[in-house]
Amino acid sequence: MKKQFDVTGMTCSACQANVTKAVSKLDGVENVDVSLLSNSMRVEYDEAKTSVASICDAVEHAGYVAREKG
Ligand code: 9UX
Repeated sequence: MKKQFDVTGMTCSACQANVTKAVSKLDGVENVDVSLLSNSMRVEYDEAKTSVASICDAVEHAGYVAREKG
């Protein structure tokens, strides 16, 4: 499963790294690409192991806000 998210709250490249790290840690996440410039994120994951809600929670825990695009 591949999903796009809007991410708000990132202001520098360390923020981008924080979001990447938080989502990468989740069990079932296969690939994460966070864009600081476009305030977005693409996540490839195993839907048997994680979910949009878990991904958004992880981003929130890191101090940012993610919402599924669309
Ligand atoms: Mo950059 Mo982001 O100095 O939480 S790490 S603002």
